[in-house]
Amino acid sequence: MKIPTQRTLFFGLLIALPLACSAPKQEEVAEKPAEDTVAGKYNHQPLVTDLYTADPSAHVFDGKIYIYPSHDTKTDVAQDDMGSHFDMKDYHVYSVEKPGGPLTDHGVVLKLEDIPWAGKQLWAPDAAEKDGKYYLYFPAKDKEGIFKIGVASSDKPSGPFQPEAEPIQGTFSIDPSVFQEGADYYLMWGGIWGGQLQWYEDQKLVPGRDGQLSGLPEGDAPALVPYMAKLGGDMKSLSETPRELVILDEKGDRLKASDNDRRFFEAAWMHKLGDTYYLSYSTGDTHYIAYATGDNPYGPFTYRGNVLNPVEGWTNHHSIVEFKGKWYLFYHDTQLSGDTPLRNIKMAELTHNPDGTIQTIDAMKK
Ligand code: FUB
Repeated sequence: MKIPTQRTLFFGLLIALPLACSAPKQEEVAEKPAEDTVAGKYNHQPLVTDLYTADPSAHVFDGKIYIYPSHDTKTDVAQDDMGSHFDMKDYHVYSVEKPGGPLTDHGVVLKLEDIPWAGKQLWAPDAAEKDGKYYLYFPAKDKEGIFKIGVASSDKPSGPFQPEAEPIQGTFSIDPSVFQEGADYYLMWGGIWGGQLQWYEDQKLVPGRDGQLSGLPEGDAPALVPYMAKLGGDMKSLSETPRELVILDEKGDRLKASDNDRRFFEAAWMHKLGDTYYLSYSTGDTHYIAYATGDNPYGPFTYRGNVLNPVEGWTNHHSIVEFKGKWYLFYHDTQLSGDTPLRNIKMAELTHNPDGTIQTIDAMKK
């Protein structure tokens, strides 16, 4: 189903109008007091204004940018450190032919109730294309409340997607993303606290672990890191034992658990420029999108700095994609709602410096 929206993509510095001037009446999005919705406070404007959207994973398919976000909705679930308030029930897909062009909402492409194994919480998804088929990777809690990664497929990048009956064997935790290099597809995942990564040892769930701190390393112990494994030819299975994506500091030591400004929390994403592999991720409770570089997809990676400074709202989650020779960051904040569980996706141009570092982006005007 194609639903062209009235909205256009805005690049921050081009537009500084109050949203009220440009946004149609919201069906689902509540209005905030005018003084809080002054678009001029922000460097970039929401891409979608009739639904709440978050965790945007962007890819170029068929010459267009496709965005696979989470769909935030209002919920009665109380906010807690396990992210119980992110109680999402379906996914939409969006596409745009060029930055600044009109965004198309392809409607609901996968529903929780249609996923046989899933119990609740459709968190941050990603997508990949192989041989003309499209695969949507998504985390959900199973009926026992344990996050796993599922996959659903379609003949079109815009879905709808048909889910598999079971989660991908060998996966756990949250925030899947796929890095493609030639014929190789790598699935990454992981997230601490509500993402449950701290409940595992040697990739096995440790009975009795509960909450965001149980099993979490502390102090000088190495911080937890995302996992990665090559996908099998069917794109629905892992073809190898998952490996840790180790992140080192400038001395070559693993980042420590207490290094909250730099250590991995969730939202792993990989891109490559030249011979350099960039692993970017959210630092969670310190709210940065950080990045580290390596010379192969398995790492190790060395911490280099921040892609994105903290945004409005607790979570920070992003993707990075090249389109027609320019690089773009997709991220979210809470400009439309002022409320952490109700986020809106945004887009910004991203610059790699000649020395391989990335220019840090600010969501808010200084
Ligand atoms: O959207 C739910 C969760 O919040 C995501 O999976 C995390 O990355 C954080 O953005």
